[in-house]
Amino acid sequence: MKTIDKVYINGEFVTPKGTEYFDLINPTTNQKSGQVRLGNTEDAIDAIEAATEAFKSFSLSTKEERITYLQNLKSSIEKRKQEFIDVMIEEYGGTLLFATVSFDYMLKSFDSAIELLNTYSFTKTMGVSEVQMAPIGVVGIIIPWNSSNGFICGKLSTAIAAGCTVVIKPSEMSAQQTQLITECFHEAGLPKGVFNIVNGLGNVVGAEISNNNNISKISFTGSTPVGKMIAKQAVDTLKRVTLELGGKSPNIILDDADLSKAIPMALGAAFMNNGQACIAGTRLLIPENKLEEIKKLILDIAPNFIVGDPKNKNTAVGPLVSQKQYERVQNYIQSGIDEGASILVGGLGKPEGLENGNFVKPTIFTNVNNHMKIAREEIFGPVLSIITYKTEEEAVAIANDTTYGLQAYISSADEERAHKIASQINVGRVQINTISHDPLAPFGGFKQSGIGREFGVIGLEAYLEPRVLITQ
Ligand code: TXE
Repeated sequence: MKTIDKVYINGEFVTPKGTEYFDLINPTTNQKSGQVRLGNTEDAIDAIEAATEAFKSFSLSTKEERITYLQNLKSSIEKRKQEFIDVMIEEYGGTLLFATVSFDYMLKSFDSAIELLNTYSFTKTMGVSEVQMAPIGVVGIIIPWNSSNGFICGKLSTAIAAGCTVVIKPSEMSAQQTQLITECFHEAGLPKGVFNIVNGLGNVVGAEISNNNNISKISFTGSTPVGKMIAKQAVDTLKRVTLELGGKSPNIILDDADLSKAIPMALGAAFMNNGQACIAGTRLLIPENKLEEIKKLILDIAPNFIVGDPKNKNTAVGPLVSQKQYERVQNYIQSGIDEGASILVGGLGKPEGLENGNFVKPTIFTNVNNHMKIAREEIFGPVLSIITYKTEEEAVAIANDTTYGLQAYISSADEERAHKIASQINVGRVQINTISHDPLAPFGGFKQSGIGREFGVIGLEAYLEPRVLITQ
């Protein structure tokens, strides 16, 4: 049993002033695997003070110094690859494949931030003025459990590139992952107070970070309801907010698509990270006249999506993070049944032999219309809805008929046709015949999938404020 009883403030592991503990539960077994001592409001304030003090000098650091810090941060985690993979699997049930890919993305965040620093000009001329792109100040980073260290690396690397200092509040459920990355970052030798990490509850530590006057910006990833709450909390001090929220991503299969590639990819997009991904392709839009062919293909390949112990290299779908999430997803499956959708694959209950963990049968519904709850709400589990369309116009209309706008997928043999459709879909990113991530391109959502963008030049500029110098 592991006990994590420190927070990281001003370059040191310190005992938090908060005295409550939160139990860590292994989702594969539902056994307690450890506990974490939670920080409280005072700990959040201490961390913010340390970051505020550190900002005075760190904001004046040179590009070259920041590049060295980013290189050190990267090499500090690179050395402990296997530990990162193991803890992702144990703590939230990420599969071996997903944990390995996530680890690579953690490293790439630092490479991309270094690349940006090598090319970005922090001083520009506009009119007759010099415009300095100045670091925005102390940044509050608030993140969920579903790819905890990936989010930390993406946001921290950009903040450091910009010359900002940070206070990070991870999910209490990912305390072991947080502990590991904090140890690595401690080793990287950044100036004291540049990054601070405080475990704690959202309505305690998170609320203080989003209210505190010394925080200039919040970078948040998580659910849409909490994103709205953070935006409200931040408004009194007019903090800048970048919100990366939920999704209900459409995956449009065009009638010319190579189904032998498009359908396995569609199931991969729906079940990635056990369905616990904001970018999961959860609405599969298919031409009506291809329904029977696609159903047959799905029945052939669905058995390849093996549910089981996430440590096993053949496992494609592991357990959900918590019992609460398991029950939530079961309720969605029940609602699909109640609203008249038909189960093609999966269904209610746990797969045989996996009764101890939070395992859900990957479930695929047909006969879904876009007004059903399963087609409208973010389920955050391995549940896919198949919706048929008659014309391309109808496919685009269904794709856009959602409050979300994070990502879409299109499969087609004709790239030009796919691009034409992509430009009519109101989402932040469209994946055409692929599932990938470009850490130098902006990422974020239209509509209620968020505000602002992360990554690339646009993501970097979200951590900067223009300061104009006019000289006589
Ligand atoms: O995320 P939350 P959680 C969805 C998904 C999941 C559900 C809950 O459906 O089942 O959200 O997951 C902090 N002020 N998504 O709890 O609740 C909180 O402590 C400041 C979708 O992980 O959004 C945590 O650190 N902070 C999503 C972080 O916010 C507050 C990814 C995220 O919490 C706060 C994750 C407050 N008042 C979950 N309340 C996606 N689409 O990617 C909470 N927090």
